[in-house]
Amino acid sequence: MKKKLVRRYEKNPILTKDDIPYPVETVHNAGVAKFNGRYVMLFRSHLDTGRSIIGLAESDDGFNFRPRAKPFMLPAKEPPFSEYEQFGVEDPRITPLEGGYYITYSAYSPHGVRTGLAKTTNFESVERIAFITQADCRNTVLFPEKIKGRYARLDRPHCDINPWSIWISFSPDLRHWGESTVVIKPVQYHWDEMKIGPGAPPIRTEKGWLNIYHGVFQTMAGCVYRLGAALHKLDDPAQVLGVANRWILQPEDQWERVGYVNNVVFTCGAVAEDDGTLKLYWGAADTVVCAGTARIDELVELCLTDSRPGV
Ligand code: M1P
Repeated sequence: MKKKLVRRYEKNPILTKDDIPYPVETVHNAGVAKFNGRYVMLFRSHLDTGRSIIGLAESDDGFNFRPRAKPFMLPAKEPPFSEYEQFGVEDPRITPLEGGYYITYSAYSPHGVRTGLAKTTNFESVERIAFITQADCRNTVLFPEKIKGRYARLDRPHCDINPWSIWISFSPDLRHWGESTVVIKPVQYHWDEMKIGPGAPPIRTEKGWLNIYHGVFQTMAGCVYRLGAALHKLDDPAQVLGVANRWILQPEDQWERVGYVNNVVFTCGAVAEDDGTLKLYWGAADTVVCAGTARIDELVELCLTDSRPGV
């Protein structure tokens, strides 16, 4: 049997709707960052309207989370944001950058889905900055530092011609983005053949930026969401050093296989620890939050040795 690269936390799921002190139907895709020595999680929840909001939970050890009494982000009520968040806010990613914490999230409205950018310095209040994509584009993750003087991001625009793929863009100020190129495409008859999307914000390693993404395969019984890994060149992340051939996590536990959407593991966040391990968080079946650990060097090695090119 092949070695498991992601080891599940033995007390999964780590957060369910029963833990939340306000009414929600699900608790799932979650961004996580370290803040003042603690772990802060922003998670997506469906309401009983089917629309989503974002909650916050805190933890001392990265596994036992205490949710706050109130949601952290509701759809905006004021223009210009209200127009594009009418249907809800989803899938937050947190990127520590230049002393602040930037949040990228999916904003849904009758106009489609686009990426919102917000910032917090204290996880008490949050300031919306701008929408940084048009519709339809989601799964946007920021790199946690400037690269050759520019900000960088990965995202996943939607397209009728091409299977949905991962793109990179650059910006001088986090608001205006360009020089976009496609960097990773799904591979036909492979576990990620239907579509892919960035997951956790990229993690700096000695050998490159580690990108943990999700890939989808369509079966007769519906889609299966799994997680994969890719490595991007440190000083030029538009260059992909390798995309691991095999997935690193697939739905296996009961709560990953059955829920609001069956057969889904979907990450929005991972925290790199000083001991070389990674704490990885995923929404399971769009219903609960799970966690696990992996060795960063093993994931990097996989991307370099048993891999395919990005495009
Ligand atoms: O239901 C599974 C996932 O479906 C969407 O993912 P993608 O962007 O790959 O299409 C999102 O709605 C995501 O939130 C959800 O977990």
